[in-house]
Amino acid sequence: KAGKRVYFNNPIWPGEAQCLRVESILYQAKSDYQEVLVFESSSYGKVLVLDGIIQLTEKDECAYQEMITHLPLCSIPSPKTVLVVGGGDGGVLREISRHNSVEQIDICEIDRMVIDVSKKFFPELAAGFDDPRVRLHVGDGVEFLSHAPEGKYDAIIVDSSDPVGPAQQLVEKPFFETIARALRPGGVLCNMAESMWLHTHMIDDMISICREIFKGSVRYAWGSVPTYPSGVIGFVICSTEGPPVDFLNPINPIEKLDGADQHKRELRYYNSEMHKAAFALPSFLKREARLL
Ligand code: PUT
Repeated sequence: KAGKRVYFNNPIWPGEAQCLRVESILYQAKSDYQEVLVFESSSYGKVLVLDGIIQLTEKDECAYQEMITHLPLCSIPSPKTVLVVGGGDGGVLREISRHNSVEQIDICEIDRMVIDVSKKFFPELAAGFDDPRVRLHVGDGVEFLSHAPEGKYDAIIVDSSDPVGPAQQLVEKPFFETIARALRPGGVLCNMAESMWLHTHMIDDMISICREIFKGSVRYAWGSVPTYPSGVIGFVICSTEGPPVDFLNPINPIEKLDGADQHKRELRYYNSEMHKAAFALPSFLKREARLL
């Protein structure tokens, strides 16, 4: 009974639980910010869990990392400066490194333990840190952004954990304001934005905040990640006022990038068809999150 209370009381999806068979626990510790767990599952490979919530599995991480990265970077010509907020597992860095136009990749991750654990247990993701264009900052993303030079970045990717506790501020207006300030005119943000099935109100809130702040374009896209709650994950994707960005038709298609297909790891999920399809939304979401 006590167990049931714990499993079904997650504030982000109350009344639901996910279940994967655990073959062995590989790592378990408490960092300054959260409980960190790595286990070997019987069907999804190794799994990273933070505060009881699955962050990635070896089998399906490709869908999340590729979409959150290439949706924005393939929507603008020749991205050069990119900031990742969160993303301490390195998977988003690995994907950014496919883009040869990129000259500088800043990453601000608050929890050093996530980086260390990824380097030890998820080398296919942590390989992203080996790119010489990467500059690692261990610290608070909100603080980092507040000191970022105005208009510095072509793209900002917010790869956070779910907005409970300290990550709550990552879905609030002041955070989006600092992001917009740090982007160049016509720069793009791609922000993890939960499940359309479970978090319609949160998506509606994020979209309406972003519409106030980002005067270019504001869209919602989604993809399939079986081990995330309800099996999907969404992204709020926006551009600042400036050269117009047509998110629906990638101007910088991955298939035409020099470096993308020479990368040592093949793309598993993302391609230009998936990019375009990601913006097709079910009718209930269009209505309830006012995405008509
Ligand atoms: N960055 C991981 C996202 C987790 C969504 N539940």
